[in-house]
Amino acid sequence: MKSSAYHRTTLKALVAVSLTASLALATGCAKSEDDDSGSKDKNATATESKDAGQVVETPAAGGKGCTLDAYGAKKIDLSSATVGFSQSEKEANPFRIAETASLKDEAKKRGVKLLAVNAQSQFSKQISDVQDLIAKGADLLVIAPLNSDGWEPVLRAASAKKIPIVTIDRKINADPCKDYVSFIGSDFVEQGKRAADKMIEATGGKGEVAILLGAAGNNVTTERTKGFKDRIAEKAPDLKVVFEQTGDFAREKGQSVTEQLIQSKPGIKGIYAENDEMGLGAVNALKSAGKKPGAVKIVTVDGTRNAVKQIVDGWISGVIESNPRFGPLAFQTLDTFTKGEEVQQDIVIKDSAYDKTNAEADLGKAF
Ligand code: GZL
Repeated sequence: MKSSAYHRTTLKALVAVSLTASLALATGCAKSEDDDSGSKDKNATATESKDAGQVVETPAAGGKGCTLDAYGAKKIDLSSATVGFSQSEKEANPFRIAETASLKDEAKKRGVKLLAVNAQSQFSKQISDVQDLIAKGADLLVIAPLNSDGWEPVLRAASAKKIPIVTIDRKINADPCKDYVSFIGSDFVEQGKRAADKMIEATGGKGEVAILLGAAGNNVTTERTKGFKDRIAEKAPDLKVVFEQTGDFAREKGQSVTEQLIQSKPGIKGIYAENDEMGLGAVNALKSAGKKPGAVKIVTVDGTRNAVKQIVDGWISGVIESNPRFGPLAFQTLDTFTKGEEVQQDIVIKDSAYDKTNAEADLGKAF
């Protein structure tokens, strides 16, 4: 998977992207080039990301750090660097729209050249996208991986040119500070636990519930499922998970799976959707079946405006945020790392949450 030893290199300065926990927003003007693959889904509307200051939790003191030396890269002036950004999923999902906008907004503010590409939810394309970014001379790579495995070709190519990689949102199964420098993301197990708390509250902790699983092959689905099930077992043993099926993080599939669900389990009391898009699909299915708002308790994860609005309308009981605004953190990393300072290998972004007590008032904070 990786060359056996990482050599100190005098190659063109390469910037490692890693993390400390502080944020700073600077001003400047930048060039952001979309690739020619039509990274914007034709139906998507770009949203200005509201890069509010993010509270970032770092691992307890003593968490592993990563430095230029440890990685074998040389200092670089950030303003002369080229950042390659690989987005995984097509921008029909507001999570992806907000995530990409956050990276572009921050590059613009900091005067950093950004080459942004989008794999349109095809893993083979994401691999070739990243290889193209390397060929175009990216000094560092920020990747929102579609899958956790299968990155070897990219890791080898980046390692050969000593181009450090940071992953955002989902993890890749590789060695930190060797194959990649840093991971920035949410605590997905905690998201599952918080979703379970909302489900227990909504259902009274009794009855049958279903899980609309996220896409297979990534840590987000695995960890959100684990958190939810662990919490149910710990806090509400009378709440039984009787149905689990993937909706691939997509609205249409969330709807079709829910249609099957209410046929096979007409007494289902709650649905845990591992992202808002599938949760909104479930709402559509329940509406089509003539159900009333709240007849089936729905809890979802992401924090999109569409889902939070459904709390106001009574269809969804709770939304746990999965904060996609990685831009400031990723570029703060560049500042810290390019100066030769140590950055954390794993940084957890804090997520907020919505329910009927704050949905209306906080709707503007959703993305
Ligand atoms: C979560 C991210 C998930 C979102 C979905 O960090 O990986 O992928 O929750 C998206 O909306 O498809």
